[in-house]
Amino acid sequence: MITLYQFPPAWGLPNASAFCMKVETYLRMAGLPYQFARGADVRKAPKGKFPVIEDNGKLVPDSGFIIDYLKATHGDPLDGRLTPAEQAVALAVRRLLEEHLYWCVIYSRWGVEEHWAITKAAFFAGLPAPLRWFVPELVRKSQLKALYRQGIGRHARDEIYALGKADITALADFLADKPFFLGEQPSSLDATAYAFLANILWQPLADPLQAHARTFANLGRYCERMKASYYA
Ligand SMILES: N[C@@H](CCC(=O)N[C@@H](CS)C(=O)NCC(=O)O)C(=O)O
Repeated sequence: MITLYQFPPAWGLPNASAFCMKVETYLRMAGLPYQFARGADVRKAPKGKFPVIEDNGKLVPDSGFIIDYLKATHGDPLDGRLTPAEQAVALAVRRLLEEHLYWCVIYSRWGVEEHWAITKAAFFAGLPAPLRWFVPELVRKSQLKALYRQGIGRHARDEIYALGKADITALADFLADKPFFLGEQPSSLDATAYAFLANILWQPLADPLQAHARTFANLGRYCERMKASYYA
């Protein structure tokens, strides 16, 4: 059976890491049985990040490589029927979610002072003393450094939220009234889209990204539909 290494669930979400939730959602959508690793420690992950899966003794890190691996070894029930043009669109939307909107969410969770307390409580509550006295601030510092190096961290707060809101508008307009992002049938893009959108709509930070996402009824309906279909 496939073993999934990820962070513990938080905020009533399967995972507060959208990358982890993406892989768990994909496993459910593809009908692949899995179990959670006990005591998973991200410092021991091959690339220092979660998610990671273990399958037949092989460790596979990174959500994108995990899904590629699962398709190659367990079949491709979701994306096999996609045309090259649909695959191209799926990749572009995935990149928007993972390489751009993700950083706006990181900023809101780790960079905005009034949100930091909520993030800290969710992500570090289980840490024993004395680690919980200094580890959260160290991790925060490294997240903010990564955000600055990526580039989004150099913008002003209003600018970062405007960038994220534009992504959300594009997602809502592209989804329109389709049941899934690429039409009538689910694809692996929905594992990513659901994970990232639920992590904006259903997290406890009442931030401008959430307020903006909630103005699009189709995004809320989509997440409810995904939840009912794959996490009932
Ligand atoms: N490209 C990776 C990104 C995974 C990622 O950024 N994971 C974050 C949580 S959302 C992580 O494990 N961070 C731990 C750290 O940086 O120490 C993927 O697709 O899996």
